Amino acid sequence: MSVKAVCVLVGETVKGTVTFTQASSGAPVEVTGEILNLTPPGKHGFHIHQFGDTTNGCTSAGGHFNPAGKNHGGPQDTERHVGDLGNVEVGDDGKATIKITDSQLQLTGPNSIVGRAVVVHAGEDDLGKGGHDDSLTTGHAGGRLACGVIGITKQ
Ligand SMILES: [Cu+2]
Ligand SMILES: [Zn+2]
Repeated sequence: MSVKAVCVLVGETVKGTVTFTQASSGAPVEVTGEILNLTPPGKHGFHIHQFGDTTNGCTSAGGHFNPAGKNHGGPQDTERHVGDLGNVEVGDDGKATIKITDSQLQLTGPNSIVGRAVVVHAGEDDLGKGGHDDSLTTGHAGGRLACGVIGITKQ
């Protein structure tokens, strides 16, 4: 049975909506959406973080969702956090259109991302390859511009 979830991203100026759809348990998850008011041009890190908690802004979302205890990586890598979705790319209009298919995300079961947070960052995610102190934990993606909690919605 298919499952659909949605997240509204809220930041000081950045905002957006992200939708997750999974046709059946174990199937790839389709991630679509739009983020507005990002600084163009370029890439901004885009991840699922561990906690669906925004009581202290995006900080309380914690680190990247990483149930297997791996290093940070890119979405195509086997060594990656489940939450590592790479970057969104911003057009000159400050808008990023998201269209990702990911085979590690799950919307059901013990490693479900439902109830966790989506975070979009100020800088580019180096996909673990930048050689910075935090490349293998955060992708050196910088501050958190906007975040929101993932919740189940109707089909
Ligand atoms: Cu992040
Ligand atoms: Zn990561």
